[in-house]
Amino acid sequence: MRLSRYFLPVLKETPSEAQIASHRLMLRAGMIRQQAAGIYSWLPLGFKVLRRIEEIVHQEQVRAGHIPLLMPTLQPADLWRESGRYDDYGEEMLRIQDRHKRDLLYGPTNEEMITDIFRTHVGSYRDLPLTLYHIQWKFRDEIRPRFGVMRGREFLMKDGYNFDIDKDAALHAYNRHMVAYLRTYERMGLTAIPMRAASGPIGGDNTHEFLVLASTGESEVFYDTAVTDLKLGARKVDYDNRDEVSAICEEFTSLYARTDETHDEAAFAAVPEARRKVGRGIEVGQIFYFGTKYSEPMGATVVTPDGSRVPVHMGSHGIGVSRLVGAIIEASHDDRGIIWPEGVTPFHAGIVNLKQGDSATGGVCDQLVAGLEAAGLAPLYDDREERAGAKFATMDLIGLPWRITVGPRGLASGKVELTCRRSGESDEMSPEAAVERLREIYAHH
Ligand code: 5CA
Repeated sequence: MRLSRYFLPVLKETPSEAQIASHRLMLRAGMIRQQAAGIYSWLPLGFKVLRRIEEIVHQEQVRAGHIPLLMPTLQPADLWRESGRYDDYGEEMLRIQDRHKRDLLYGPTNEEMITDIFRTHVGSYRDLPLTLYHIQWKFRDEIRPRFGVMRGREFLMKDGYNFDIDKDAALHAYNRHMVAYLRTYERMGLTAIPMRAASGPIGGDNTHEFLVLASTGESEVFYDTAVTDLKLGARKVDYDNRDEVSAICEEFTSLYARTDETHDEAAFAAVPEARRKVGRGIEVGQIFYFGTKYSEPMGATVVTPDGSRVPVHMGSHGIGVSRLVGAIIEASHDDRGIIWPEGVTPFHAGIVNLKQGDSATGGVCDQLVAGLEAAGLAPLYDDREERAGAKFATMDLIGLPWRITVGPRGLASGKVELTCRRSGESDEMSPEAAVERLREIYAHH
């Protein structure tokens, strides 16, 4: 993509309404535009990151055996009257009437609707286990939308729902989600720690939240610092193997890590003092097991092998897809701008032409674009008539992890410069070698 033909409305001034780095940087980098409190348009750069995050979420869900579908944003109130939540949900729910005066709502979550789909189409234990999920916009009329996409009113969530024959099978689904989530966040360059949590309006006893440590996080967290060293890494997981999956969950949840909702001073005191830490975190996901809370009142039952009918055991599992864009920036930026992890970057590399209009630098830039695209990578080529300093500042702000600088001085000896956004280190090499290096780096992402 040529920057001169792209739509990247960067801001020079720091927007005064933004209180935290990610919100400021998303506005300055031209990623989002606020349309109403907690409601945003996703401009092209922001939209690209959102799509990349979605793609990782999809891949890891499918890898765990979960099946995507798509439910609507608007839901009939009657479904929620069946579960009793239409009245319980309160002011956070946006209620709407259509022209026939039928009550609708903009979905804050989808337990009722998925349970309706299940009861309509599934009736036998033979069809279990089943986990269905979607990535869809939600609306919650938050009292205090703030921090940009972190606490929005309209936000994108992945929500998945498991249906199982009994509690053991449902707890396996819960564990499967935990492991799939760990892998999802790691691919985004994040350390997200599962912490035992309180369930709130979703219901259920077993629930974990996933928290990304950040001083601007909304939740207070208490943890054993050893938990931050745990990594899933490249290990292969057989998601059907209950023992294997549960052993991984055990590994990631046995060290002390709790939010203020479930914090236990006595248990915390047992952690060696040097490893005891109180901090803040951003909740980027939550998993729940809630048994038959919805299947019973809504009649979602299956026939068992002995011919009896039982309500299915369910759980629901959410990832804050749009919130993740902010969380990743909170975890990865400096005073010049964003630093995208390779796994989610909107473009793989920036190309800066230091002498616009010069046929030699222009020719090499074109060659780099073609080479990178042939390697399956997406470069952003800054071909604007701008000073070098302005081009570097834009690249630093939008945070592409790698930059190739092409100038007449280097080209005199056939060299371009490859610079790492995170470390600031630069290496001189031929254009071909730069393409090859980037191909290798991205082979793992
Ligand atoms: N039905 C369950 C799981 S599918 C559910 O709704 N869970 S939740 O309430 O915990 O939301 C899931 C995730 O969505 C949260 O962990 C958080 O990352 C994200 N989220 C929740 N509220 C907002 C909001 N107002 N703005 C942005 N993201 C949000």
